[in-house]
Amino acid sequence: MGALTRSFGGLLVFGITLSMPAWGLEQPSGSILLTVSGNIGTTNVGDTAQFDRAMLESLTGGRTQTHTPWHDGLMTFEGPLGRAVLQAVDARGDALRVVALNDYAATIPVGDWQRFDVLLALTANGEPLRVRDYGPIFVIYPFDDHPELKNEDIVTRSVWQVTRIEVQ
Ligand SMILES: Nc1nc2c(c(=O)[nH]1)N[C@H]1C(S)=C(S)[C@@H](COP(=O)(O)O)O[C@H]1N2
Ligand SMILES: [Mo]
Repeated sequence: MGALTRSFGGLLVFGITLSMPAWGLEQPSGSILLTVSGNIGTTNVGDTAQFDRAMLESLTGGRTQTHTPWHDGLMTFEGPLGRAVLQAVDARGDALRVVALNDYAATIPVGDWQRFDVLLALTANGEPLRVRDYGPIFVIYPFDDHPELKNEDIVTRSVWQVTRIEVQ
């Protein structure tokens, strides 16, 4: 009986470990930088997933050093990995509609964010990106690490002033 109880306990622990991604998202307490909607399994405000800065900073992040068409010289960007955001919302689609404050939008294949360390950059050279610096969120591809990214399609997917992502 003791052995059975123990193995049952073990299964429970295993079950809890497996269900970790379903624990969900906390409620945002600061102003909302990013709203993710569409084909997602994890939500916190209605049928959307909303992130304040602290929530974005708590996701698995990355650091990319690269040149870009928008900056002079080598830049260092930091922010959550695109794929970490997709994991946090349990994104189920193949494409992302990434929408900017000015209503510019680009369609990005999810595969881009699985294959490459694409950042939702929040800072450049250690400074928070303000709206006037193309912030608060700038989709940054690692152009210097992967020269094949230096093309017009990827530049089109480099959305700045990101405010919304719709998972399609
Ligand atoms: N927020 C936002 N991001 C955007 C765009 C835009 O209009 N708004 N244009 C995209 C396109 S189509 C290209 S080619 C480049 C253009 O950058 P540039 O206008 O600084 O040359 O940014 C991309 N990211
Ligand atoms: Mo463009």
